Amino acid sequence: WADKGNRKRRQRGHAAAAVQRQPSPECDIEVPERLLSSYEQLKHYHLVERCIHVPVREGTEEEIMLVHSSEYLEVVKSTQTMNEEELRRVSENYDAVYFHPNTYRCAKLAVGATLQLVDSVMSGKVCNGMALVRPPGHHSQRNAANGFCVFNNVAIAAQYAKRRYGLQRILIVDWDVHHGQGIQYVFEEDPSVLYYSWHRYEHQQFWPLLRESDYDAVGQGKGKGFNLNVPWNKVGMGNSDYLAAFFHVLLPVAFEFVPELILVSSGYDSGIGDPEGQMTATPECFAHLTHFLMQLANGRVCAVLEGGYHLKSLSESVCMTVKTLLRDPLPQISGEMAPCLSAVESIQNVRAAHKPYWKCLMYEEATPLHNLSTKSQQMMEAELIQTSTHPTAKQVVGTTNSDEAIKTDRFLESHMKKILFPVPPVKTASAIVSKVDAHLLPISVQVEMEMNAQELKTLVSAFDAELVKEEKALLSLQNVLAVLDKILKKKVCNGIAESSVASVSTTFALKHCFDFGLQRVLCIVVGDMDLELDLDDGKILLMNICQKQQTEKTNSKYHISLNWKEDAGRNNFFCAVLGFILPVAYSYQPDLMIIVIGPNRSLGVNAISLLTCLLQGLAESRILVVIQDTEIKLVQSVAKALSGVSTPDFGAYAPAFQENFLEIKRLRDQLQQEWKMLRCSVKDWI
Ligand code: Q9C
Ligand code: ZN
Repeated sequence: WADKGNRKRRQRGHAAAAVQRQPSPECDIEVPERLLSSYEQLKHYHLVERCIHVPVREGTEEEIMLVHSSEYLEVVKSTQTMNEEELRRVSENYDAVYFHPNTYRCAKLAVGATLQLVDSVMSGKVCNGMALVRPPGHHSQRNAANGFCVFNNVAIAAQYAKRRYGLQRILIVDWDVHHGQGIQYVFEEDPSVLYYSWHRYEHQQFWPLLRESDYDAVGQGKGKGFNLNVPWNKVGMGNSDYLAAFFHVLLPVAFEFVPELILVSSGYDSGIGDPEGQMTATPECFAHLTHFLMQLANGRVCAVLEGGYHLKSLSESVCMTVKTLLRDPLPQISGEMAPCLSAVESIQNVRAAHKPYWKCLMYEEATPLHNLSTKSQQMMEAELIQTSTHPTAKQVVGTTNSDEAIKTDRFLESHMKKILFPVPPVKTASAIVSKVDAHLLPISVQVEMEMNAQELKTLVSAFDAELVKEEKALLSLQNVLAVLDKILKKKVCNGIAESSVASVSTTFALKHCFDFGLQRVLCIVVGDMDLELDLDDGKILLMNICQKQQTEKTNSKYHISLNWKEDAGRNNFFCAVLGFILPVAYSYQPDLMIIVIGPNRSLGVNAISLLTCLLQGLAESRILVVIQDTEIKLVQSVAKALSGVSTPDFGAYAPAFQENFLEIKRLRDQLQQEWKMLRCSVKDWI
């Protein structure tokens, strides 16, 4: 974008003190190295060679004018031939904008690259993708450049996709740390584009200092409800705050919205080490965010680079995004899983502001905190420091200096080594013997059984001498064990096994896990099943989703029973998954998950598959699904979910039974002290 400017900037480095008072049309942080280092890191992880390259082109004037005025286009065009003085003068007409003679050409390429990506995804040439572009776009407006942005790449892409492909619902997720006010302005009255942005806000003290960046800007006219702002009122927000915002705000609304395409304003200045954002999210957080979005819109996700100014943090985060788009298993997310008070306040406020517009929020009693925010912050500051490991504002101030930047470099160097792991050669194993022919399962599923009979008998007899004599039980155990063994030895990520004696098999499998050295196994049982398990030591978290009230059992930290009445054909189970099961699972941080499908299940095929899809962010995607009564449809759907081929389609949304909603709320209130990711209101904070 600004090669010449960049060279000068480097030379200037030596004499910085002498010239620092001179106004300069050059930007210190939005530099070409952002793309170079991201691309280098993608090559380093061998991700580039796994991607299909889409050639770039310039965006046309007509395309640019889908969002911008012709007058503004002419102004930008005229900068091509300007001298430094003239460039300075044009730049000064805008806030935080730096024109260079190459800017116009680069900005047109950024638009064109974004549209090429949209075309590739919409035509089915690729499933998803990322456009690495500069300059960024989300601050630019119909008549103005703003905040390093010239043309609004993502807003243009949304208009383009509506026109060219007749799309009726597009979701824009802006995880850049700044508010993309430019995008908000374009779609404020448009119900066909749902815009979600979180941003450093600090009660309007942070750039761009706008009142309309707050949670109560919900959209206007027909667009009411289609603008979601999550303002962060403190710096230091991290993995758990971002995930909480996804679980309790974006994802429920997005599943209800049913987008046909997702555009991500993919800025990484919300990541750790960034001098602008001052937040603490580590690169793998972006893998998890990406993974969740891939469960919507048939996986049609186009990520488009916006900000991100700490080169190492930026490039590692870009890599985590691309790796996830390529469907690699995800690293476990690091840090204590507990959103901070200020984050939960913001989340509560957005939920309250949007309660009138979304059925998934309609049973919430959440009230907006309005100006209580500052007060409660002071009142509860002491509590905040006690209950959370978040750096306080004081601790993160000062990360702008280069010492701190280098510290983050070093931290990230070792952090990435810690969390990255070799991807198992095969994604999914299956041991399904009856009724379902192997060819009905997705291609990536391999049916193999390796454990020899004697080995198995020895294992089983050590567990239960009687069982060895029962042919059928033995076969069941063999299925489950064969798959589990592959998962534990990391030959596959996940697997599915048929077992006519699911309860015995599961007990046996759990024992095998602990013999193998696992610390925490999340066991989700769907249907009626009695498992004889010792649940005191926290090595198992048992969640039972069943139809009938289990009055004799009270919920405890490690034994949760979720009463779920079957939805008459229309599935609303995602509210339970997003609002309850995922938050608990992320709080627990299991090493492995076992999903057991028993008799009398109250969940349909789609719900079980959705659960399977969404849980794959945990435990490095290690999931074992045990199915008692083999049904072809269920097995196929779960196998598809495991291999990442597709997320089930739910069709139109209908509100769930109120009982179901109230059950989730009751459980959340009861368990949020133990499982802190459940928190979406500050009601019982103290
Ligand atoms: N005194 C993007 O991340 N800061 N833009 C302006 C004015 C501007 C960020 C401070 C930050 C722009 C795409
Ligand atoms: Zn930004």
